[in-house]
Amino acid sequence: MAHSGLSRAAGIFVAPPSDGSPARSRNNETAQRYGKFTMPSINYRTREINCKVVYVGPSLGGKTTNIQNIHGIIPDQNKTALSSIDTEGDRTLFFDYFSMDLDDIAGFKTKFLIYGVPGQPYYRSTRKMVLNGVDGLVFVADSDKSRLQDNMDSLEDLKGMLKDYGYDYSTIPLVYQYNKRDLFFITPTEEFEEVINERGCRSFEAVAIQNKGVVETFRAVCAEVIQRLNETLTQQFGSIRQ
Ligand SMILES: Nc1nc2c(ncn2[C@@H]2O[C@H](COP(=O)(O)OP(=O)(O)OP(=O)(O)O)[C@@H](O)[C@H]2O)c(=O)[nH]1
Ligand SMILES: [Mg+2]
Repeated sequence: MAHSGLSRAAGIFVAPPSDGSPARSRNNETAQRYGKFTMPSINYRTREINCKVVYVGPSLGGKTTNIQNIHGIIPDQNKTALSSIDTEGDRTLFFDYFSMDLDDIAGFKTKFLIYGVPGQPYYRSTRKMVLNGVDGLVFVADSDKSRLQDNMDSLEDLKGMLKDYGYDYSTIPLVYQYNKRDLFFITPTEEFEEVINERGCRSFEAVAIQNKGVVETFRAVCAEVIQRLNETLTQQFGSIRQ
């Protein structure tokens, strides 16, 4: 199996060993472990896998800036155009979206679909629609000290929407990004770790406008999603030959 590009560069494709038990009981075990877990959409007929990664967080936190920067570094032949619908003041009205081709995984053509939700409280229904079928999340927090409560509100809003879909916030692949570290009055990282990162997930400081911490964050969420995908494929097919 070839897995160059992002997956190989990040060193993230690791097939867990098969335990030899029947697929059905392994599926049940995973369901027990993760609750109702989200799962990349796998089309066995066309042998395609789509993994959906969604950037969430408070308005003006830097979701669109992250997505624009990631889109900018992916070679043209591996991505679709970035679609963003903004107001004049740069705030996302609908959602940001592009898709990116990865190498084949276990003979399946694999794509990552990258979305950024509108952070403003008013657009909750759009946010919720975008979260449907999510496989991995990046929570982009705004380090501006005056926005700590907005970050916390946004996280509560996210938890509520995941719950409405029956997804388990405590196990869904997730990384946090503490953006805008270039500002003068900022929430200390230790405080974010306490009030935002209660799950103890991987977290990254970033200055998205300077492209700092953006790729690291993206790699981390892709790694989480691919690891979950690996577990899912292993349950269904036994061990994956590399
Ligand atoms: N100082 C500073 N400004 C940033 C940083 N990242 C983004 N910004 C600015 O913050 C503003 C909002 O950034 P966006 O990326 O549009 O934020 P968003 O999270 O997509 O906002 P919504 O679409 O409203 O949810 C823009 O003016 C960005 O240039 C950063 O690291 N530091
Ligand atoms: Mg935006």
